[in-house]
Amino acid sequence: DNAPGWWRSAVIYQVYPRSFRDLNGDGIGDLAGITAELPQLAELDVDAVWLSPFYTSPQRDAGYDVSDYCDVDPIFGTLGDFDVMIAEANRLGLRVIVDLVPNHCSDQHVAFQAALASPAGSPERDMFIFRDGTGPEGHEPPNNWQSHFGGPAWTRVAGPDGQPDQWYLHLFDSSQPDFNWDNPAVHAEFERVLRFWLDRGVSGFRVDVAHALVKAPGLPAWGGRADGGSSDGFPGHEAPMFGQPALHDIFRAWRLILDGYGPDRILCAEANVDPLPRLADWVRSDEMHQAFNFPYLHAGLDVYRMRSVITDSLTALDAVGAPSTWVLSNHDVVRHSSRFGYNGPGPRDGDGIGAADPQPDAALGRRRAAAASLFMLGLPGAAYLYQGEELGLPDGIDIPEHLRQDPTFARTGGARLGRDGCRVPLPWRSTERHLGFGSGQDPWLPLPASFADLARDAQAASPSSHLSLYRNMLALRRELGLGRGSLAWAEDWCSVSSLAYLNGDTLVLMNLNHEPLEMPAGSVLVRSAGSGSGSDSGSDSGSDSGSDSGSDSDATRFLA
Ligand code: TEU
Ligand code: CA
Repeated sequence: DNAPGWWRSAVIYQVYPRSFRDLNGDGIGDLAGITAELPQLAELDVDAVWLSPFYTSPQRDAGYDVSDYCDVDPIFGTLGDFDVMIAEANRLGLRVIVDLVPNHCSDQHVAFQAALASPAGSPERDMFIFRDGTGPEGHEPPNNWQSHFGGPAWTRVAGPDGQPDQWYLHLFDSSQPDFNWDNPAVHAEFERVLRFWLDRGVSGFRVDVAHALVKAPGLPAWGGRADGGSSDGFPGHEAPMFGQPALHDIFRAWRLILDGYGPDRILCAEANVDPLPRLADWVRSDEMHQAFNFPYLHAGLDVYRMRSVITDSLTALDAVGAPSTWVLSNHDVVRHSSRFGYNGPGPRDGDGIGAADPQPDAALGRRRAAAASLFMLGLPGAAYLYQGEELGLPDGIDIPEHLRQDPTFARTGGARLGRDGCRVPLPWRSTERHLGFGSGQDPWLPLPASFADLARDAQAASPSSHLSLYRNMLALRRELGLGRGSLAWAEDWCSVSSLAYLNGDTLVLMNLNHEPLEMPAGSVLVRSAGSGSGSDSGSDSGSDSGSDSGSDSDATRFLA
C-alpha cells in the first residue's frame, strides 16, 4: 500500500528484537532472526513492523540507552543485516518503522563521555542537563524530580579533577542522561539520525517519550508525584517535564525532513499522557502523524471507561484531521492476556507479576484478551499489536531474580518487579529446543512451560486458535475496510457488561458477561468464544455477516 495515508488504517506489529527470534543461537533475538520470520508477519497480513531499539547500547534499559544512534549493536547483528531485513520486508510488502530515542542516550555515548571530561559550563556539558547541587556543598540534588524507574532523577558526577561536581538529570535510569533540547546542537544531531535511517529505507519512527524532550525553564519543583504521575498513574499534564510548548518546533522540523522523503513516512509519538485533548496536541498535519493511545490501554475492560476513551479519542483527533491509534499491549506493560485474568485491579504498569503475587486466571485472561483484541481490530484508525499477543501469550511469572534485567527491579530494591515478564522470548515451534526461539544457548529469559501449547506452529494448525482468530479478524478488517470506517455506538447492544458499535454495516460487540448474547442466526462472521481454551465463562467474541446492507438485523456482526 503506497498511498500517502496508509498509516491511517494500518496494523503495525511491534517487534521486540531481543525476544523475537534468535538465529545465531546466543540466546538473544537478532536482526537475522527477524528477517527469517518476516514471512509469518506478512501472512498475518500486518502493514508494518515497528522495531524496538537495536542500536549500539550497553543494554542497561534493553537498548533504550543508546550509545550510537547510527549503528547496530553486535548482539543484534550489523548494518548489513539491517539492510537485508529491509529488502526482505519490501519484498513482502511490509514497511519498517524504527524507534527514535531522543530524550536521553547512554552514559557511554561519546557526547556524554565528553561532557564528563569537561568542566561545568562547557559546550560539552551543555548537550545534557547539568546543574549544581543544593544544600551544604551541593550534596542535595538540584530539584525533587524522581526517576520513572524509582529514586532521584539526578546523579552527581566527579569533575575532571576527581572532586564531587555537578549533577545531571535522568528521567529514567542513571545510565540514561537526558539531552538538553534547548541546545541547537542536539537538534542537529537528531536531524542527522533521522536522515540516516530514512536513507536506509525506513517508513518512519516511533518517538520514545516524545512529550518529555523539553523541560520547563528553571526546572521548577514538581509538587505532584515527582515522576510526573498523577494519582491514577497517568503523567500529570501540568508536570514541568512533559508537554512543553517548545516541542512543537522540534516536531515541525522533523516533519519537514520526513516529508522530504515522501508523504508516506510517519512519526508516531509515544506520549503517555492524559487527558485525550492533550494527546491530540502532538498530532497535527505539520507535526506527528500519530500518537499512541495510552488512555485506551489503561481503560482495561471497564466498558464505561472504554466507551468514553473511544468517543473522546475520535472527537479529539477528528478535530485535527487524524485517525486514532489503538493499543492493548507493549513491552512496558503486563500483557493484556495476563492483565485481563484478574477481576478487580491487576498489576500497575511496571510492577510486573511474580510467583508470590496473586495469579491471573490464565484461561479467563486469554478469552477476554481474544474478545478485547477483536473489538479493538474493528475500530476505525490504526492498531498497534505487540509481538506474541496474536498467540495470546501471558506474561512470564517465574523469572529468577538474577535474570531480571529491567532497571526498575534494581532501582526499587525489588519492590517493583519491572517489565521483564512481558519481554519473554516467543515460542515458534512446539517440539523444538527452546520452542524454536533459538537452537543454541538458553534464551535470555526462560520460556514458561505453558508456552509449548501456545507455540505458533501448533496454533497455525488449529482453526480455533488465538492465532487463527487474529488471522481471520485481520483478513476481515482489510476486506471490510474497517480501519477506514467510522463508528456509531450500537445502543441496543450496550449494557453494563457489553459494548457494541457499528462500523459501516458491521456490528462489533464485546460481551463480558458469563451469558452469551444471542445474535441473529447466520450473521456471525468471526467470534472469539471457543478460540484457544474453553469457553465456560468470562467473555465471548465473534462476528456475523448479513447479506444485505441496511437494517440492523442484517448487519455484519462480530461478537466479543
Ligand atoms: O517508555 C516511556 C514511558 O513513559 C514508560 O515510563 C512507561 O510508561 C512505563 O515503562 C510503564 O511502566 C519508553 C520505553 O517504551 C521504555 O521501554 C523505556 O524504558 C523508556 O521509554 C525509556 O527510554
Ligand atoms: Ca542471537
